Amino acid sequence: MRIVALAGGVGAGKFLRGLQRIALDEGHDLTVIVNTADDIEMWGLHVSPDLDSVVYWLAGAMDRERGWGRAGETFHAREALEAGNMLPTWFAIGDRDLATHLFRTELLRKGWTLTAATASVALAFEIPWTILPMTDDRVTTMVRIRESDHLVHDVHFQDYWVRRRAEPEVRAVRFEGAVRARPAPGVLDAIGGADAVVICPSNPVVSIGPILAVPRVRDALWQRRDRAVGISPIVGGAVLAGMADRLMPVAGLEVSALGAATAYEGLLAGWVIDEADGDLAPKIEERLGIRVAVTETVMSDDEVAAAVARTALDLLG
Ligand code: FO1
Repeated sequence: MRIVALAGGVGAGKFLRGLQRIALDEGHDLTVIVNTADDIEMWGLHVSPDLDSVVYWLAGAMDRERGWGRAGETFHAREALEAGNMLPTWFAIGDRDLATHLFRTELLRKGWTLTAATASVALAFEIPWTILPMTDDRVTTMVRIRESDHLVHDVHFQDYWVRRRAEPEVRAVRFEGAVRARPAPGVLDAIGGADAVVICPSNPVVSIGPILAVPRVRDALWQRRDRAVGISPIVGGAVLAGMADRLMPVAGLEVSALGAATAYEGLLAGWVIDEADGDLAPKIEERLGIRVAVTETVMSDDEVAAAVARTALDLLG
């Protein structure tokens, strides 16, 4: 079976550990299409947080506690930069993580596409799957924040999330460059040839939203809607990680398992929700005309993640 997963953020990483286990056990092929709208240039390096997160989670190299960067990380380079007041250090690239960034940035500087550079990074971590950026073009999530009565302005997603700790009130989110972006090579073919499309339990606004905003991707997914399933990132009306609770209302979505499903209206045949939200199942089924499975979705380990992935795939029959 050819499985295509759409991913971004911590929830996706945890889930992919489980999906990977099933793909290995049952001999499936896995392609992960990843959000790149969080990408930023930092210290002269091309940072691709969601691509690296997928690689690190699948390779077992992720710092599971922190949810970003590599396990066993040190931050000597950052400390040195800070001590000398040399570069902004609000965004911390760890020492091991620097190796990935140096490699990717060097490949891009030589003229490689992000798709090709990502394949090389995945190879370096011995990932046996295809990991694709959503696009090789530059798309950037910009967050409109209100800092005072007189100051409403757009900042880079990382500026909002890391530098300002998601504290300012958010007025809007937009994906700069999306209308001109082209799907990365392989993205449309992977979706078109998928036996199962899985939308990971990611933030529907800033993780999956940018992927859907790349022209022709939504259309390709719509064509495969009978084979598509998603997992709710919202459990009991709250997020397990990240900032979806702050950003979903901005996109007109209720912060619930129903609200998250609504973000994918018309693109899904099935939706997996947590036991805590079991009472919402009939409402979601009726409103969206999809099948809903209720299970434990809080992925405390790979075992649970594999069970969630199994439930998702079983929904497709
Ligand atoms: N998140 C933080 O909260 N603080 C950081 O200093 C930080 C650095 C960082 C470096 C590389 C990387 O790949 C991710 C990093 N993240 C950091 C995570 C990232 O900001 C977000 O969690 C994702 O963009 C959301 O998916």
